[in-house]
Amino acid sequence: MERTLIIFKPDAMNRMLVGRILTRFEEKGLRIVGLKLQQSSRAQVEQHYAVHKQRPFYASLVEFMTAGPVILAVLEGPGAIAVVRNMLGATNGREAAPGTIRGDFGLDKRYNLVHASDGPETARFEIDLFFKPEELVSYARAPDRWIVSE
Ligand code: 3AN
Repeated sequence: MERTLIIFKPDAMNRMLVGRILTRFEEKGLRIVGLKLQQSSRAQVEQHYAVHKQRPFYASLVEFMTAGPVILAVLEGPGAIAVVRNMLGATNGREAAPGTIRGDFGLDKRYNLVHASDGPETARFEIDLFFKPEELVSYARAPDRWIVSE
């Protein structure tokens, strides 16, 4: 089982798309093991996007990610990190394939609706950055045995 961090960015919040997008993850079979609404601090966002510090879009990215509340989720499932990245599609909504979340709902590279961890180390770092251990819950759902065979 793998866990990945999802952020519904301020554009998804303001466009009232969170429910529809979260539904896609649920329908896929992924399990929600953490979920909360918060106004992120600049410090948290700066840490989260530290790898982009030298990029020209860094300052405006931090502005954008603190422009309003976000919803954070931790999703769990076999191969969850790659599964969710594939569901999101390419960074720029204009290039993202139809059928992906960004391909279906987005037209922009900054306003791309959802963040998802891009590898196991990043996932661990990002989950620790945004969630306390006691905010994550391990549990089983009745249909799980019909979603994953082993
Ligand atoms: P992804 O979200 O697909 O992992 P990254 O990690 O390359 O994309 O970029 C992080 C965030 O920075 C993106 N989600 C997007 O909001 C923003 N971003 C990426 N590239 C650009 C760009 N060229 N101009 C403006 N914002 C960008």
